[in-house]
Amino acid sequence: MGLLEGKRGIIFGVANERSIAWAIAQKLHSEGMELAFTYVGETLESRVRPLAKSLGASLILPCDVTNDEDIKSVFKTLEIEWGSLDTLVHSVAFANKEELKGAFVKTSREGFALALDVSAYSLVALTREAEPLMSAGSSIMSMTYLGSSRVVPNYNVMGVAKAALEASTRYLAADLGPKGIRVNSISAGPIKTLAAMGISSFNAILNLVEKKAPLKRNVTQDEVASTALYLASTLSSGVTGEIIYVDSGYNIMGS
Ligand code: NAD
Ligand code: 0WE
Repeated sequence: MGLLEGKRGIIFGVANERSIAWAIAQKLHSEGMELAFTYVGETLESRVRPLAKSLGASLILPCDVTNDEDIKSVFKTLEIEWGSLDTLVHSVAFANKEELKGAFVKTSREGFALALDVSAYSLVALTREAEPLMSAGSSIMSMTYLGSSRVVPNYNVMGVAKAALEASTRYLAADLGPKGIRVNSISAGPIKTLAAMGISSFNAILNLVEKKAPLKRNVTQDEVASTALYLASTLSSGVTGEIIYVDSGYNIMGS
């Protein structure tokens, strides 16, 4: 008997088989959860559809999280098809590439607004639409990174967006807590995914973790997914508003 038998969840943020969201989807499915997936654009649809189908998913829906109509339509479909929802996984982030290099002080107004809209406000918007479908025991989670609270060179406006995402996690947890709905965020160590491609300092960051982290290695998508399973299940029934680090212990070190 799986930990999530009879439960239903929706996953935002699968781009390909390396996505953290895909590792989470496989883990939740392996414990019996029925899943729905979303994608942005036709290119990603052709990647996500076969992955989702391989886990028996029938709900594979378009959703640009900056688009209120897309969001409304996703939750309308969930209401009609399922009527209820137990888990929401937010694994979505975006900033313009030019903002992820050089000085943070050069961040443009438009670049700042886009990064915070896609990467932080979207959690608020998705949570608002999910809440009516959720009941006591339901769980919402997102993905964050240490750059929210420490200066990581080049992470720049994404660090500000993750700070907003983490603060939003706490305010949402306070709002939804009385209904028994929990909201948490997983702070993952660096992992080579599509979102790491073309970041020139990424290999240096991976090497630094190997050298400095207590576990002397980087984390895997599967390790992040195990914490997602904990957050989706009753194992974490007393945990809300938390930022849980899955980073080989890197964040505890002072040098
Ligand atoms: P990924 O590229 O596989 O996933 C990012 C996802 O965001 C993609 O599926 C993309 O389609 C989606 N996305 C971007 N703009 C969107 C929009 N407007 N609407 C809907 N979806 C949109 O990379 P990943 O590393 O798996 O990233 C997933 C999450 O994990 C992100 O929140 C990221 O910040 C976070 N994270 C990543 C790392 C890492 O080192 N890879 C570390 C810590 C946290
Ligand atoms: O959150 C992230 C990645 C977020 C991200 C990545 C990209 C690359 C491609 C957001 N937007 C874009 N836009 C693109 O055009 N991480 C935690 C991974 C990451 O990204 C970094 C890092 C780390 C770690 C960027 C600079 C420095 C460190």
